[in-house]
Amino acid sequence: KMQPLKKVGIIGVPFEKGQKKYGVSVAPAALRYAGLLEQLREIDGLDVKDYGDIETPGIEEVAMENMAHLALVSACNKKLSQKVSQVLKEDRIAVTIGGDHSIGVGTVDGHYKVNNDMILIWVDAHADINTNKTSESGSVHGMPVALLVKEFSHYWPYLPTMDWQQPVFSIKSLGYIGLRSVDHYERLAIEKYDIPAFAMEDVEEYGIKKSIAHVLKRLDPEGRRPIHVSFDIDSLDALEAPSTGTPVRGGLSLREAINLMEIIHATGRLRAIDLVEINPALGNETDRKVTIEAGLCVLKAALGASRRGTAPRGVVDLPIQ
Ligand code: EXY
Ligand code: MN
Ligand code: MN
Repeated sequence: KMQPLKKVGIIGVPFEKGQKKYGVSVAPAALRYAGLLEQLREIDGLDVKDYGDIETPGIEEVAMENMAHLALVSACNKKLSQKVSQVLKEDRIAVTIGGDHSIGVGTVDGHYKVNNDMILIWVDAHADINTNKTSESGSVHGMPVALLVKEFSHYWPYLPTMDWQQPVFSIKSLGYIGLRSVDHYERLAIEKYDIPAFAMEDVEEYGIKKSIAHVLKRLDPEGRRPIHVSFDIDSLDALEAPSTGTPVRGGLSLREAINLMEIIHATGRLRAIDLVEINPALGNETDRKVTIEAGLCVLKAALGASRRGTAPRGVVDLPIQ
């Protein structure tokens, strides 16, 4: 068993052009304001470095059929990919705070360029594996997985501005947890490529522990490969995380998500985690607070916080009078 890395690098990505609603770009600031860095620094022995935010320059759009804002999505992800690679090369876990889920293209690309044996756990109500031919929304946040995997390259037209990103990641290194809103062609893809996909029915049947155990066993039977978790806050039940653009009822409880992250932490192999789709502009004050707190809980569990508590280091007794 590997010892978990005790160094992390935070990257904020205030980007929302992968979907249509205003507000998801505010999440990095909202999470920082709610105490993201301070709370992570409270985790025993964790060294937290803030790499700031990825700013996307205003650039000219390119027209692409059923794919909104491709040039902006591409520009943001290109910068993000380089930043994730840098953080990993500096021996830190890359913690990326979105932003909408289109930024998964940059995080996974940047991770793959450093660790080409990585596996990807996509925790989401949605499969995000549409192409511009199968998508009903034309929003890129429903397409990142399809853009990343090499087995899908022939389903895409030439994508202007995307030359920096070649789909090289293998669909055989991908697993899903939390699915409950899967489009027809997405389901076909899951079956055709035999992706280990633990939808909510499966979480029901096996529980969260065995669900993640099955995914990890399938992707990496020897337990050696670096892990990338792309965590969409809408994987949580809409009651647990209401402030999100595409909420779906009947999802993971926060307890299940925390446990999932504790299990992944315990492998010692987590190298990158994305937290995406928190939209502080949606819902009321309580919705916002609950959603942000849930996101913080998920990150803390992934990075080693223990619900049992931790005794002070190097101390064997309580202070005496
Ligand atoms: N499958 C739908 C679409 O492609 O438009 C919904 C996608 C929602 C994506 C959210 C963020 O995970
Ligand atoms: Mn998603
Ligand atoms: Mn989703």
